[in-house]
Amino acid sequence: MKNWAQGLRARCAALCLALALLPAHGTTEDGYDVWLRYRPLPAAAQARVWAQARSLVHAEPASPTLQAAVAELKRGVAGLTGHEPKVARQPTAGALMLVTPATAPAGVALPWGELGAEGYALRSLTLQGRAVTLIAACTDRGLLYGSFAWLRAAQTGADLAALNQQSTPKVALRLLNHWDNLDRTVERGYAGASIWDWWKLPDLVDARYTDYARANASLGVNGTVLNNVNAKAESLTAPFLAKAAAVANVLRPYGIKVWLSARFSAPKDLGGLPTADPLDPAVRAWWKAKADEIYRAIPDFGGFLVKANSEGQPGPQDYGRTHADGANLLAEALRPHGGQVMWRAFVYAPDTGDRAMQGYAEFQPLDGRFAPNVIVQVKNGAVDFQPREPFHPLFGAMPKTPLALELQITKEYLGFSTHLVYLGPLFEEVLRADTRRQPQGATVAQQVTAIAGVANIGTDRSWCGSQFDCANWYAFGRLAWDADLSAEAVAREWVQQTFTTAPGAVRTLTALMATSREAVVDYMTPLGLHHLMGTGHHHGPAPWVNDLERADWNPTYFHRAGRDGIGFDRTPTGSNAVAQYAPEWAARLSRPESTPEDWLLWFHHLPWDHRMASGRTLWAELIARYDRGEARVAEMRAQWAAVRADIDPARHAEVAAYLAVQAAEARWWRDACVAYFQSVSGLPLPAGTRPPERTLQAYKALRFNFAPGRGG
Ligand code: BDP
Repeated sequence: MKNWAQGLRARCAALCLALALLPAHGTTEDGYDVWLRYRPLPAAAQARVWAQARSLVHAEPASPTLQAAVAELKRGVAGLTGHEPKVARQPTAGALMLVTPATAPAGVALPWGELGAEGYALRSLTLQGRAVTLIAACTDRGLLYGSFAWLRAAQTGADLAALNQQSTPKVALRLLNHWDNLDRTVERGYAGASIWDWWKLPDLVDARYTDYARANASLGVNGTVLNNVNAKAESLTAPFLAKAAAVANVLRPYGIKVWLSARFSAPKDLGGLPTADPLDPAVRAWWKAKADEIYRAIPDFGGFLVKANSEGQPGPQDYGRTHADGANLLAEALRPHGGQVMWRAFVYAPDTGDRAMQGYAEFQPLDGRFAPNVIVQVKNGAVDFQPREPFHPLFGAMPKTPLALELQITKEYLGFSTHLVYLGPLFEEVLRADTRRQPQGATVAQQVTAIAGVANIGTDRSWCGSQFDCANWYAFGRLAWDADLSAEAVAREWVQQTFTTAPGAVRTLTALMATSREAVVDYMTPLGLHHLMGTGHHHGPAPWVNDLERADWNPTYFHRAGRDGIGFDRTPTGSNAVAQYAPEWAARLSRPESTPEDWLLWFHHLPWDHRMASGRTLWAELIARYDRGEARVAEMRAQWAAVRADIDPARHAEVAAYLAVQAAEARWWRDACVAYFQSVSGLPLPAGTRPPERTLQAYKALRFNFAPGRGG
């Protein structure tokens, strides 16, 4: 009996200890809550937040969107302070008031005219002697975004008693593109299976869809393409439309429209027509009927995303028609319903010279030929989501056509989800790139009406395959909303919401993130090199590959290294891709001296002894960059180790394990590339250089038959 009682006591003590170790929410920290964790703040901060959010005042009856905003505020304040605000009819001291022009208190001047359909303002003020906060917007969607902004302010330590913020998105459409297949595999996905459980939909609507919607709404993402651009026609059949409609019902209150990738040959595949020719009346009638059917199921359907005549996908060129003919066909069908077409410019013909010139060559001449509800979607660079690319020459070159910028959030070419690479600086670099297409110059951000990000989301508990990859989802959304934000500021607020508000740790982690992108450029593709990755899966280095079916799939095609030098000559003596840029850029990029060194080998083929700004030869500089990348990862590991006391053990251990993988793979990249380029240059390694660990043959022999992300 005594033993039994002792055993019970011991078990109770162990259980109590285990419970004490759990975070206050009673759940372990596994990343599921992303940046919406709402964990208890330090006591003083709790008091400050609670003082400004004792009650909530809002219009009744509340729309589903307003209900979502109120629910989020309750949840957030309760989590951060331990007290849930009550809904009040009249403002009391410390009230948070969600107001529109119809419900705003008389006599309070607010910038309604500047807020548009999505913007919001946050204002601290005194109303009849009571200190209150207004979350003001013209629409309930604006109130939802404003509520998330208030919660962000609360979590990042803003002075909630003196708020005066206003924000309106500059780019109208901010979309995720899921490359998710109907069998739940995800092309270029490194975070588990697709979150869209097509098999069980529409009967089972996973609670995860609501959390997905909350996370996206907190960033202002207002559209999502559910299926892969390499689309199956079945996604447009009635059963799949019912499934998509069920998802749309969950996302709607959060201001997110559902879009679908459409397969151009669907009239043949599904409709039994002999052709998908865009000028054929029966084909036009088929798409019109299909659009009508879709809008019956999803009244606010966003539209179609289309990959046509690219990498084997069917398209209008199969019938001797242009991309404009194809896009306009779908636009005509969607137009009565207010839908749009995102037509991708990622094309490259099988038999041409410079792959980087294809998109521009095919699309620029079509400027002015697209229907008004067509948006041409252009990847950030002219090749393919590389660690660094110059901005795509189409930006600014199609003034009569709305353009979308396509970014890749999933890190297909940047180490999958095991490398810590914060993409904020990459996004910032392209958004701020000055195309010099307008008289005074205009940035890419100013040239686009939509921004799309290829999602990195899957069924992993941490959503994105690693904790830090969620920062890329976050940065995409924040910068799509406001391209003037700095990537570094975005990293800082993400760290504060995701990991810790301890100032030292926030500084260290923000610094770690800020330089992580440059590290991957250095250890994979420095100085403008590109596409040196392994065949198909794109994992690891393979600069030697030279035997693929198409010339422009081979890394050797892109780096052109030989005894004489390295790099792709895209000047007038070579492919003359520089001529696709504005004259000012074309002139600059034609000469190595005036080409940014980070783009040097993208545009120039140069001898190994070319003198670099550092005073080193190109050969020595190349190796120095590879070394710098490897060294930078070692620093990142040290930075992460230094914040250990501030991070919960589970997430700390997971990130540390991934950083160890990254360190090993950065070394592998560096060693394999140095070994290979030395075999081609025939030059000795500069004095003091560490020789590669293994032979070139050993690197060439590596195989990765089961690398993730190939999709179905
Ligand atoms: C490439 C990917 C491929 C995509 C293609 C695209 O490797 O999986 O289908 O882009 O964007 O980078 O269509």
